[in-house]
Amino acid sequence: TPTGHVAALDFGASSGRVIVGEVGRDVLRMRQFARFANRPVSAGGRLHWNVLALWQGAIDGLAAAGREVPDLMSVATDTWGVDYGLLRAGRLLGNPAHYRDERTAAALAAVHARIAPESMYRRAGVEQLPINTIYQLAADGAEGLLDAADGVLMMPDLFSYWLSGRRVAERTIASTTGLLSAASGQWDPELVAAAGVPPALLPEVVAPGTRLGPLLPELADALGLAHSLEVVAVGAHDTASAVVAVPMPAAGAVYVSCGTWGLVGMERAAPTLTEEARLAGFTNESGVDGRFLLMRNAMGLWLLSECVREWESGGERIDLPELLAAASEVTAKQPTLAVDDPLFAAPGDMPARIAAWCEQRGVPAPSGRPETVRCIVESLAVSFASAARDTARVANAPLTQINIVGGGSLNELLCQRLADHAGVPVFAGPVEATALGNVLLQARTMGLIDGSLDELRELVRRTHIPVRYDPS
Ligand code: LFR
Repeated sequence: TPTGHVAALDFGASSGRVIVGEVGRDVLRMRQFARFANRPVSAGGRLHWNVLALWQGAIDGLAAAGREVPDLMSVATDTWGVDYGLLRAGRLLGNPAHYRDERTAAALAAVHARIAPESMYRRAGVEQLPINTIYQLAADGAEGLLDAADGVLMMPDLFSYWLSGRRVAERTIASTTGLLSAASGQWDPELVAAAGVPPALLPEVVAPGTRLGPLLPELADALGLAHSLEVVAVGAHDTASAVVAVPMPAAGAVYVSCGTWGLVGMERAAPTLTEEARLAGFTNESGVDGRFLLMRNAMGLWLLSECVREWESGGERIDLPELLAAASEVTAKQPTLAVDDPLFAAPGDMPARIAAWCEQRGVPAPSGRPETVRCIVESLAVSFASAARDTARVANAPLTQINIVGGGSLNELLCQRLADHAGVPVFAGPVEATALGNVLLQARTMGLIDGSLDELRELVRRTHIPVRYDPS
């Protein structure tokens, strides 16, 4: 069968990559052309994204892909949620702030004084985390930054703008702002007003699967591309793209998208805007094809990667597979951390934070590195299992199986312990679900394949067979 090629620019919280997907009726193959670190930069008391380094890494990778894959048809971007750039006259006004920057605390209270959290939830259906765009924009507004801007673009929309020259708000990423109406899928005027955002700053909302136009000619020239590529808006929120490629059965399953964050949820036909859902910490973000992602934002591999970063800060290299193997041999019982404690949210000496957390509760802290890793993996498994049960309860659906994708799906100890704690089979993989979801939706938009989400998932299941873990 004929196949074609599309390029995914996939930016996660800790790295970015450029991947070319080859797609046909029975074919779904991926090839990586670039992988670069995404290192936040602290300057002037603020934590920022190094957006130009990310852009450079992406277009260098795209140029390399274009040289080797001459029939490349299109390119699409996905990133983490909630962050954005402010623009004026088409130029970026400064480096986008990082969601882990702690500038939003006062803004949260100010927004909630203007609109009650219960009412916000009924409108947007989004969990009220301090990282949300609505609070970040309110904080920027309080500092006068919005007065200087004539536009706001979410991170993937900013990259799409630099690729195509078109300013849009792709719906899945727009839903992470807390400013989108769950009912209409458009900006909610009351929420926009409560955030103090001039409505003119917000671009038109477009659905995932929209063609944005050709790559800007000067960019195509600079990249040495023989012909132009179409720029496509896919599920520009990485989580929405990851869910596209979760090989779950048509009847549904709880998914865990485990990268830096652990998103645990179920895909639904309509949002669940109840107080029960709000109080249980659930969000309803937009998915692809009009679906809603009823899910909880939980701690993911961040705890582990921050520990490794600390252990490596003296120049030592950590062999993670070796350390995980040692962790599975640990027999002494380790404390179960409340992994979503705000204490663990900010960067910095994570082993010390874990020790402090244990000390505050009078439990013995993990004694060494394998013990620390075991403690983290067990705590994540407990947290995912409980989020999976809560999802099924709030969705009023049975918990029959869990599908885990992303980096965490490679962690055998985590998958096994998740199956044990949840008491249902866990199906692990694919690890690159986000890039696969981006590629699949582009391929469908460009006419390389067709079909519903179930059919796209069937293709994933056939080409990337998940590993099964049964509860022991
Ligand atoms: C995962 C993710 C989550 C979002 C968090 C912060 O990468 O996109 O869905 O809540 O990052 O943006």
